[in-house]
Amino acid sequence: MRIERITLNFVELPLKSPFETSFGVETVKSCWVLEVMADGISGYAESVADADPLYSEETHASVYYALKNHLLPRLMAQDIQNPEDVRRFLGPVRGNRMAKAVIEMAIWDWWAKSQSQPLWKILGGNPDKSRIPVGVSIGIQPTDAQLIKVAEEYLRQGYRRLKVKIKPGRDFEPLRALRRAVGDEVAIMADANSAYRLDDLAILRRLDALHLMMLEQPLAEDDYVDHGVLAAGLQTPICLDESIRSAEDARKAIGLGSAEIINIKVGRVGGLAEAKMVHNMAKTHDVPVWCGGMLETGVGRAHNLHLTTLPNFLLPGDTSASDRYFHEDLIDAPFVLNSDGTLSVPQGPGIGVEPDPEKLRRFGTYHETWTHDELTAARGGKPNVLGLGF
Ligand code: OSB
Ligand code: MG
Repeated sequence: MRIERITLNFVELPLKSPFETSFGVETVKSCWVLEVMADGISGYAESVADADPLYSEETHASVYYALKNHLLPRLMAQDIQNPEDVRRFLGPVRGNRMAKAVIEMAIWDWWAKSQSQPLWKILGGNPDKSRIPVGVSIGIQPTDAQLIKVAEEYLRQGYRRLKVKIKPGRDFEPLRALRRAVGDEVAIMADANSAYRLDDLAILRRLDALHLMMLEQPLAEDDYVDHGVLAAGLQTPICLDESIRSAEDARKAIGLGSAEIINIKVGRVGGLAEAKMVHNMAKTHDVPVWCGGMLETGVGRAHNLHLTTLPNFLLPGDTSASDRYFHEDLIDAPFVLNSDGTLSVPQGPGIGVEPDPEKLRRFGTYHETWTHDELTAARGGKPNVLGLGF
């Protein structure tokens, strides 16, 4: 396959309610939705980078820059025989994983469509996993009463596990109030988005009394060593999110006892091929994984569901239904929660959903199309940023 044309759509979808984490509050989901065109087929994916470099160092601007000046020119020179190869073609470029992932994922969708197969089959997923058990990620709430109200509504809707965002000062008390309100049977976990230090061991130890499924990313993003020390001092299993950027990271973190569970996000690890490798690495070491989320529109959500059909996705993930995030999702058929707390994996070709062109226009605030020739020229010439010529 030779890429003929790429369209970038910048979309801004209002969130139903603000989402607060230890690093900030989001009220709008903004992202690049990328369309790759060749041989009359379009493949789609979305980038999980944000406007600000808070969850990761990547941003909308860095994704645009890396795609246009470094990643796409490299891919344009290739006749891609298999989406697995994209990882290798982009390998020499350091970092920029979210930018790499969005183009790679669009190519996987394109590829599966060209074979008239659903993406999960091409990825090697388990045919029996057509309904994926899912949980919901709850942002930091202003009061314990509000947290309980929101959580009870999600349980009523059928979600199977609750993930609660925490930060210093909003950790043990809200979680204890929630545990008391919903009882011992409900699966509860906490995500700190690296808001703690090893010095906080005493605070984090209190969480052991609440029987949480796991504690996600309590310590720094670049830390493997202290997470291992913490894991040895806590009963609650430690799950890593931000720290795991590759299968190699997973191997090292598991070896140090720092990752008892892994949250896999395709954007964070640089694509579906690397996500599969993280999955396989964890499986080899009997470490369960689950699929994380970045408040994606239906496009990214579909990719996540296909990935989750791999066998070692053993725990409910953050891939909630469209109406948990948006009044209107970007895709033609929004994801709905089945009564058994699952989402169904789309069975059409590729990711099995399409962005609705009318919604792409209505929620889109910027569009740009690059042809093969334009992108090939970008590499030979010097990338031109703000006319500065570097
Ligand atoms: O840490 O998992 C996280 C959202 C944005 C950035 C980071 C995270 C999250 C979530 C939301 O927890 C998961 C979802 O519902 O998509
Ligand atoms: Mg997380």
